[in-house]
Amino acid sequence: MKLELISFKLCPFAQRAVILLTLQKLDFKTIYINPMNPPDWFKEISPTGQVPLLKVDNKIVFESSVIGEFVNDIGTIDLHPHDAIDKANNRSWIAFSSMLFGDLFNLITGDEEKFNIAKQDLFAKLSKIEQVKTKDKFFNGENFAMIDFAIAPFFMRLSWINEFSNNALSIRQFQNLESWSREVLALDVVKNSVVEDLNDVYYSNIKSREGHLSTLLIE
Ligand SMILES: N[C@@H](CCC(=O)N[C@@H](CS)C(=O)NCC(=O)O)C(=O)O
Repeated sequence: MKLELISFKLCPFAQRAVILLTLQKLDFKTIYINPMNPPDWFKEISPTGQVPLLKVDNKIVFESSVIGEFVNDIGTIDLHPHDAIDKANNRSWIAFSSMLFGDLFNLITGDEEKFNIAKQDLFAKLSKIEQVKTKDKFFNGENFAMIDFAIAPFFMRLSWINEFSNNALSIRQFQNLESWSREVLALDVVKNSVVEDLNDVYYSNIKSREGHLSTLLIE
């Protein structure tokens, strides 16, 4: 089976796919494009115009959560709980975690008013997660699962923003979430799922958006 991941270096959704493909030790080739200015061949094969898109021989799979399920199906490690309701519950939180990226985008691009609204929206969602997250290492206990990797790109970006801005988005009030973030970000498969110096690219991206967050950056 030939696997080609069509990706964008800054894309958190593509990062999810990289983590899972790597963890399952699947051979895959990465092709980077800029989805804001996509090549014609990509427009022809992508129904949504979005990355990630996984080409599997001559078929395509799109939407990061669906790519995740496919990779889980063909991989050797089952990254979901076995119990049906626990599995469904994990999938629900994976869908919920996808909404965090919209708030992050608004935080990066918005003026002060939009920034404050986005921060409120984000923290409202984080408090919902804090309510269900136990003190366990990962979402389901001692062992990592798909949900831990679905939220990993969010934790990575949040920690970068906090590092760049002297904790403008500190989550200290959410203790279970904060320690979950630490555990997830300590995993090699997560650390190695982005290209080198992506943190610098992310910093420049925040700066060039000229939103309120850019005024909070420390050099
Ligand atoms: N729901 C999609 C979201 C993917 C997404 O938003 N990708 C962005 C890059 S991070 C993109 O391709 N944007 C270009 C566009 O929307 O035209 C998924 O989970 O895969």
